[in-house]
Amino acid sequence: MPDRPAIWNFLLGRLSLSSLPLHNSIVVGTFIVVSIGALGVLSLITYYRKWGYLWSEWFTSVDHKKLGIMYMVLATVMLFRGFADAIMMRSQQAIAFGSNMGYLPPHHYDQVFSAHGVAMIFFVAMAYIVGLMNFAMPMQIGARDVAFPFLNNLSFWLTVSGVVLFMTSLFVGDFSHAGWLGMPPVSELKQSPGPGVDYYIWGLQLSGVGTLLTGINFVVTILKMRAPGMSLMKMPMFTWTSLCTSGLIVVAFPILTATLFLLSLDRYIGTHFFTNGFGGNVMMYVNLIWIWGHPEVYILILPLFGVYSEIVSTFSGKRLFGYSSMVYATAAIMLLSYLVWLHHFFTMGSGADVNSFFALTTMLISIPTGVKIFNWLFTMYRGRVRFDVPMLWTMGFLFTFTIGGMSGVMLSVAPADFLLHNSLFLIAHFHNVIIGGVVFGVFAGINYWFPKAFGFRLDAFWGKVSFWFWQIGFWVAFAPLYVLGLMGVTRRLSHFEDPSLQIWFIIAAFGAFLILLGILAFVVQIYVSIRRRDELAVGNDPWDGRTLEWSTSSPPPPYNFAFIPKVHEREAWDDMKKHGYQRPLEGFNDIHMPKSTSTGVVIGVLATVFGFAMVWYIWWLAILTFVALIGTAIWHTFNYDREGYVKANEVGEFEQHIGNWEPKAQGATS
Ligand SMILES: [Cu+2]
Repeated sequence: MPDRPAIWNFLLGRLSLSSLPLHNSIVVGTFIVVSIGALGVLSLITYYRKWGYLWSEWFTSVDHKKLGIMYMVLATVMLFRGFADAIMMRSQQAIAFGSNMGYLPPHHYDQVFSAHGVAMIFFVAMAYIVGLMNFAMPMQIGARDVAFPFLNNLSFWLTVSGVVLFMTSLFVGDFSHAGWLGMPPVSELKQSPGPGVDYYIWGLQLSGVGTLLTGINFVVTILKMRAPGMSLMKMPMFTWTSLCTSGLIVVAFPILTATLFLLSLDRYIGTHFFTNGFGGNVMMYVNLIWIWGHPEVYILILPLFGVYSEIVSTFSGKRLFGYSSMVYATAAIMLLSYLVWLHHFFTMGSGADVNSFFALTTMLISIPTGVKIFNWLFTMYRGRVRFDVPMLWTMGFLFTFTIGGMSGVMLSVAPADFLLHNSLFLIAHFHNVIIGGVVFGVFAGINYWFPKAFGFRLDAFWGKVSFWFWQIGFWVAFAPLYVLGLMGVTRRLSHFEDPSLQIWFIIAAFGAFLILLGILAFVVQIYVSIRRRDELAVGNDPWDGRTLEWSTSSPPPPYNFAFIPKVHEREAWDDMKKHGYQRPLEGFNDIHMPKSTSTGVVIGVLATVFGFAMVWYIWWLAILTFVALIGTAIWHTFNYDREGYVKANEVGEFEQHIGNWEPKAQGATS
């Protein structure tokens, strides 16, 4: 605790002026840039008097579509943060050779790679997949919303609360040095006495609760709210992968919560769960965190496998090949993902028998994944393939991800992994599957569903520019790391002695620069599309889609469907079009839709302050906000007015005035 009168330590805990990293010019510079950016956005909203609109139409909304879009915006903002860290690492490693120590001292470099991993996994990839599932899945199953709309809003604001705590660590105190998984003993109090690991713990605990609630919400929605006639084996593939992902979330995230809770007990009250000595067991943490961690990587990729399935069948103008085998492959991946975690530390020394078991289960996963890849190729075979931007990203995925999968099988060979473990080969591998699989899938999904969300397509030219910079940039950035890894270069080093390695890092840095251009081209794509929105305006079914979300208008009404559709076939919308579906224009009823509520935002704010108070040991504030948080939740339970309705005449009015709604049956020429 700072050396000052006790009253100040009571009021402020361990927070003091010296907690501000004023000595670190990089952080001060970042603070200035971020503040100017934030002030700019806030003043624009104020100037255009949009606060009321944002509050009532977005922040307090329980509409799954709006929440989906807000998750996508949040993830995109955090992509910039995560990628800024990537550029810092690449540029440091490109110059820090021999006597040149670069511009990032080791303790800062450690924070940067820890923050990069946390941002990209928890606040970018997770937010993107929850955003896509939130937006599309309820419409795909013919539902008006998710099972628990308020919980959906609350989950979003708990995720925001984790993001705010994470970002605060940039400017008040510091962040964890212990890697994105908070590995002990580095994450224990002895090695990390500062606030960094506590920011890590509370940021992830709060957003983790949000994710768990989302998983429960989606499992119940998919099992209980499907349109009549939509049996499980008639569900769209994206809905299937959303179900398996949500099931993985429900089973895996409590393990993360419990593991971080035990680590926080070690840090706050001096228990010895994961300490070195005193009966603690560091490897127990490593096992627990990867029992969550490996299912986590499949939580990230499965929804995008679903996106690719939707895109491949739509843009090939054919039914998805091998529907049932796709479903079984998804389920097999979901189950196997729990049986492989030890491949993350074959080097723990657990013996050939245990390693062989986990090596085999890991190799097994490549079989259902292979089934999926062949089914996508067979769907395209003899199809009328259109290479619009969503399909371009999908082709990039098929090429890039498959190679990444192969390097994964190489790593699953335990003896080979003894050489490659924690080398840059591993770094190249998981970026190969996460960028080639998850990131490419997110951009494919954004280009695919954006017209449904906003009523106009995204500009194709800048879409293609963004794709090619990402595709080429990825290989220029990570192929050198495969080479360096095979040469035995270890991950997480901020400086190197051997000058012969430098050229590879310079190439990799150039690759990161190309990816940056891909990200900027995406921003230009959004900007140009908004400017050209009238020109790019579309009807309800711009891609000649096959699933129910394309039967609603673009953008869809808050209630999605005036009448809940009756499903008779897989790819229900394609079937409805084939049977000459006519949109009803009369006979509308009042539709029950839950009302907006501010409770989610309030709990989000209280949770953020609670987390901050726990990080800085401001116990009175932690108790106060915790009690207020629980109180607010109880108050909401008894006071939330669930009886919101969209009146029949409002429905009628909306349905009468839907824009150019022209369903195209398969095979009809446009
Ligand atoms: Cu794994």
